[in-house]
Amino acid sequence: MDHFLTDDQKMIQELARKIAVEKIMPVRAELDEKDEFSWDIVNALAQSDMFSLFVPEEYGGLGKGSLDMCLVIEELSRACIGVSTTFAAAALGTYPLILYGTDEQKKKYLPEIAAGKKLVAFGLTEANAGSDAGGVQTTARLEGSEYVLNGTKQWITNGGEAAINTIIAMTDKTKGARGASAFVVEKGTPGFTFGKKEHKMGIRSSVTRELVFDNCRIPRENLISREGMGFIIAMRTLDQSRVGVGAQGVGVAQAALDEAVKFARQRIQFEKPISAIQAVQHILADMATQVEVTRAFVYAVARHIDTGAKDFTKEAAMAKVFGSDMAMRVTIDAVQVMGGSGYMKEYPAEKMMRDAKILQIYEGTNQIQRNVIGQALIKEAARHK
Ligand code: COS
Repeated sequence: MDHFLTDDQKMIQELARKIAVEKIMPVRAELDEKDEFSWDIVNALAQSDMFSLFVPEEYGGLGKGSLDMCLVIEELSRACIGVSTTFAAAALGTYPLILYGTDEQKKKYLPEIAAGKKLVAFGLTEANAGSDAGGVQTTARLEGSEYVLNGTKQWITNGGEAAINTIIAMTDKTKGARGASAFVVEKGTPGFTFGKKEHKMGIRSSVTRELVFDNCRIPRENLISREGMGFIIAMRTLDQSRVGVGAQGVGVAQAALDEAVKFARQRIQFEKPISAIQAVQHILADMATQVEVTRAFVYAVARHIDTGAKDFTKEAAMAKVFGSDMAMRVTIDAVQVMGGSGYMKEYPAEKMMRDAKILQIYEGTNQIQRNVIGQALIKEAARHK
């Protein structure tokens, strides 16, 4: 289907597809098997200017929009969601700086991020702060010209590999969510270490670690915006990135569909390819329809964001929920169409199914997204009353 992409967008999409096919697909099974993060792939993305897409032009980036990001994320996800997670998490960690950083902070950090010289991580989640993002227990205490950070961040994508980390910590616990603030913490800062590397069901080519702050002193200038803005910064950041989770869903579901169709044409049962069996065709038809519908919706939400819309919390949550639920269904169906082969590691379908599961969980569970959508609907209704 023609999605009316510009020539520039088609070029970016093709470039991402080329990286996916040439650099990611040949090694994805091995990275998954070995539970291994690949700097080679990150460097290939950097060489193709992928990290500059989300950075504004005045800070060394290409200043592209949400749709461009979705196109890239979708293509990378067709090859491996682990890799697209590494890439998308770098953008996630950069958005607090782009949206709320001072000119000095942007000048200091963004050009190196855009050049792909420094990877980024976003540190919000903790043992007791997942869905309850306001429940952060890591503290940041102002002492003279420095903030002193204490606490542990959990399940942080790019943790340990990222040179730049945007961290949400409490500057005033008595104020709840309103007492959270956002900071930049550079790798190598004394008192900032990394805990265990997690071993995950899927997206095993992405790295997930704990970030540990033990009397970690950072300059006062590393505060993003002002004290008390941390929760809002985190929410706005997630609004910005959640449509990308929808795009990940579209990418992996397309890949699973392609695998299922290819397999169905080759697999002979009852003396004919199983693709000739109507029950199989119906499963494939439903898979294809869901992928196309979701792609159209994800692109529409991305375009809505790119119009400069002020509030897109609801739409971003819808794209995340719909794209990830669809990806789960479609990857499960791909395994089903492929039967015993689908369950085996010789074929990529089982990895796609394992990988897809995280999309329903990270960047806010799908249950939280439904809360967000529901609350937005009620607020809208109250406004129009
Ligand atoms: N943009 C701007 N402001 C927002 C916002 C958004 N998207 N979402 C909430 N806010 C504001 C609210 O308007 C409210 O402001 P006031 O204090 O002025 O009223 C404040 O933030 C607190 O909001 P709320 O009361 O809704 O907060 P809750 O603690 O109930 O939490 C949810 C809201 C559940 C939506 C939030 O905690 C969340 O998104 N959780 C999931 C976090 C997540 O994605 N984790 C994944 C880890 S990061 S990969």
